[in-house]
Amino acid sequence: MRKVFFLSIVVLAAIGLSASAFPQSGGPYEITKSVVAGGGGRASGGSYVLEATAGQPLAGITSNGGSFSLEGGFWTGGTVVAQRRSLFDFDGDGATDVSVFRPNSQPTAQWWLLRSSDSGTRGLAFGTSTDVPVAADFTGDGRTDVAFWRPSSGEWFILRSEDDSFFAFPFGSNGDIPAPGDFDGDGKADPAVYRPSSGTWFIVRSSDGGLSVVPFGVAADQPIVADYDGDGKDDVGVYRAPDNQFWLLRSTDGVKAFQFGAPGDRTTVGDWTGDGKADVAFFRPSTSEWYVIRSEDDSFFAFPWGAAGDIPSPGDFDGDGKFDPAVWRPGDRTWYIFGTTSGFEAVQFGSPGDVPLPSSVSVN
Ligand SMILES: [Ca+2]
Ligand SMILES: [Ca+2]
Ligand SMILES: [Ca+2]
Ligand SMILES: [Ca+2]
Repeated sequence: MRKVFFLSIVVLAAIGLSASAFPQSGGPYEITKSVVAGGGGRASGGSYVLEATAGQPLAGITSNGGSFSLEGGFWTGGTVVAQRRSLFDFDGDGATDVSVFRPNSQPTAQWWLLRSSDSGTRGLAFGTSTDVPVAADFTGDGRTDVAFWRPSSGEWFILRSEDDSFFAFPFGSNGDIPAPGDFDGDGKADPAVYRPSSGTWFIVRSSDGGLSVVPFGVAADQPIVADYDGDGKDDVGVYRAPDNQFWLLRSTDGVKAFQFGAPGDRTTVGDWTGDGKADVAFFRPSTSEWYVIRSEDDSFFAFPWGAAGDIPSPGDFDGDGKFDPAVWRPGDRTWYIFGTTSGFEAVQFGSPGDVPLPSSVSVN
């Protein structure tokens, strides 16, 4: 009698566990087996049998028929792993797309996108010559939305990647600098402006529609938004050009500042080392050199890429999670990209007077 009671407790516990578990499918899996007794070496290849308890009354009785899916990831109590997303990724394949804003075309400004997924080209008419590109993933579908901010009226115009419909709303005023980012970490970019006159940030959180007012910066500063501490939330940051200072207000790790570079440098912050944390970085036009401070240990490295007159336009063009140096050369309308995994690539795309979009977050 006591034994039966004990068994029913075990069954209840098992039911309770399964009821609170939420498996996630998706992601890559590698099936390997040990080739050495006791483990120590692995091999792929050969045949594998997936077995599971399916429809059996007790765990331990296996079925090897039917269909099985591999599931993994996060269960209740586990750690949520943020999906890696790239900037200026209009087709949502995880790789930055070569893309330009053409302010001076008539009757409206144009956008030209070269999809990394299938090398297809897209042109869109949206905006005017005085609008400021603020392309980001506002709708949260993993694809960057074409978008601009209009300084004269402080209006945002966003073209949904889902269906090319647009919406607009006023936020900010003349003199502000638009600086969108996913500050609340919900996967959607939040409209935001930096107001140099008061050194204040204004952010509309996409998660709850609330307004964050963050004093951080002085009049000479320009915004450099990125996730510097790798917590999945973009961080407020400014570049103080007169002093060559980078000031970061990290959402988890707090304030950090660097003095790095010289007058005329252009910021190129991004995750150059692939650890999930953006690195402070700049491009020096006079020498076409790139400098990166590793987020891991604050050491730096430098390398040359580009030539005089090039516009730095870095991004993760090969989608491996590390920023790639890239420049757009107006003279031959060509992108010179050095992918961390894909290597050298020259892509002719754009017209004289274009603004290469990944460069639009670069400031000097
Ligand atoms: Ca892409
Ligand atoms: Ca957000
Ligand atoms: Ca952060
Ligand atoms: Ca890369």
